[in-house]
Amino acid sequence: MLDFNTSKAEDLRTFQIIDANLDRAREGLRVLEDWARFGLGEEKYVERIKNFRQILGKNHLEVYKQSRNYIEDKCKGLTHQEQINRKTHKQIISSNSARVQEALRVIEEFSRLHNHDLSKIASAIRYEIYTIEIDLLSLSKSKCSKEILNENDLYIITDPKDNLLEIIEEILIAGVRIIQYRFKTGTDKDHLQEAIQIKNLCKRYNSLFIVNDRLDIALASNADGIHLGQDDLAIKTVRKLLGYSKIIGISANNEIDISNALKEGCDYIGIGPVFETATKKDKKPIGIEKIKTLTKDLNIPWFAIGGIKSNNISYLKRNGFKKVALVSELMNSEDPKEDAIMILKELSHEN
Ligand code: TZP
Ligand code: MG
Repeated sequence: MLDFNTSKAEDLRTFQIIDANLDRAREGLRVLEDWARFGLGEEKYVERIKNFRQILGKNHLEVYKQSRNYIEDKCKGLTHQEQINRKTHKQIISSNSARVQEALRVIEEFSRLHNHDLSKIASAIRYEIYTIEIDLLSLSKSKCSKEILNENDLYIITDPKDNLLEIIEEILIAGVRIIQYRFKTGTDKDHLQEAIQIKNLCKRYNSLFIVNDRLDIALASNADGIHLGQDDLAIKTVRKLLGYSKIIGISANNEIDISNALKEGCDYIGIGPVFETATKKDKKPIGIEKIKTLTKDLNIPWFAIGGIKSNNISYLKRNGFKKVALVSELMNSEDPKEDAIMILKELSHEN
């Protein structure tokens, strides 16, 4: 057992290691805490991380601090290229979680023989940081997807086309940030391959990639979300399998379906058809007055859909509609990029 009044060189080196790693762990925790606080507004995580910082602070004994300069640290100030390359919030969360985990592991090992309580504390916090890291990454992803959903008013749904990838790229170049991959026939193998290609394109343009109906294709292509109809899997089942970082949208066109969707935690709603549409011939339009009533108190994003064309968007806007989803208007366009630019302009006009 090591004595805290020791003057043995080996013991003082051990204290110095613990001192350096307590500082490291506390600094890394502060980075995570500030992201939880200012980046995510997640009070629950702020409290948890702050509590860890305070526990480590209380256990940062004077003897450890006094050994701080026992041996000159020749590696002070060394910066690894990885640190310089850190650009995204994801990288910052991951690298700081790793920093905390590593520092705690060192504390755990070196305090085991002289300060068993600290060793146990370090081990317990280290395990919690593994889950906190995953939660913070997932919350960051979800916040980012939700921001795209909130900030963008044009949602484009695909139809099968030989040159689908080209059309999608044109639309993305125009500035569309939400793409839904929709198909009703064909083989799963082909759909998954196409889904992955579209996902990669969307990623390149920082856009959301949503898969219609099919949870398996959404999972396998690592889509940002799924769009469900009333006859598809229930939102709570899909949520369990997709997790909270992904978007779940639903088609709903009456009070009951909308209220259920909200209770089950969907992220956006598609409401329609507003007008008659050849894309869904069997569906009767519900009209703008009904949609106005249904969406009066809706506090999540909603997209009007069905028969929406460049030439009726200003009419919808005058009636207070802000967000629209389109299939045929861009899928059958001769110049999808130009048309998408025009529609985006129309949607951005103040009324
Ligand atoms: N859901 C309600 S109407 C509709 C869907 C998928 C089709 C809309 O297609 P279009 O071509 O934009 O009218
Ligand atoms: Mg469907």
